[in-house]
Amino acid sequence: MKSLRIACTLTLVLCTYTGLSLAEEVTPGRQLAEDIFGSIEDNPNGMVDIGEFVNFGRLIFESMDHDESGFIDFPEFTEWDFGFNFIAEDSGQKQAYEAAQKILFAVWDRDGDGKLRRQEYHKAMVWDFTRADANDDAFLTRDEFLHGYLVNVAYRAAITGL
Ligand SMILES: [Ca+2]
Ligand SMILES: [Ca+2]
Ligand SMILES: [Ca+2]
Repeated sequence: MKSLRIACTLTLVLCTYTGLSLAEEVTPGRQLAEDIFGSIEDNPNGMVDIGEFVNFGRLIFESMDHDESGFIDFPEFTEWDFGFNFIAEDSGQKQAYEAAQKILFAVWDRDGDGKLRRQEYHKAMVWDFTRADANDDAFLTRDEFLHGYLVNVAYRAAITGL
């Protein structure tokens, strides 16, 4: 997991610098979300289907479940990070980011036992996909992912302080 985090951080730093000169509206948070979208696609056609999305979720679940207990507890949840954490710290929004993490965890932990079980996580991925698929065509475009996927929306709102 460390390697992904480092890769993300590096990408982020590079993008932050190139981003400044190219287009001011590409914030680090948005760039990160775009990189994540790129990593979900198995066949890069600009669209993500539910299969790709759920596979992506499964991989994340496995890497989040650090002690291989079959569920994710809150410390494991906060420990794992795409790179949003780094941006949040950088922009002085760490508290807002942590609050967003708590809310996401609570939303996904449907039975409220403090553990995200595989089924809960799977349901959350399916629900998040459906919610993000604004035009109901069973595919997520980059735009739908950036603007409709709960994780992006919640974390980016926290980071930018909206
Ligand atoms: Ca665990
Ligand atoms: Ca639970
Ligand atoms: Ca769609």
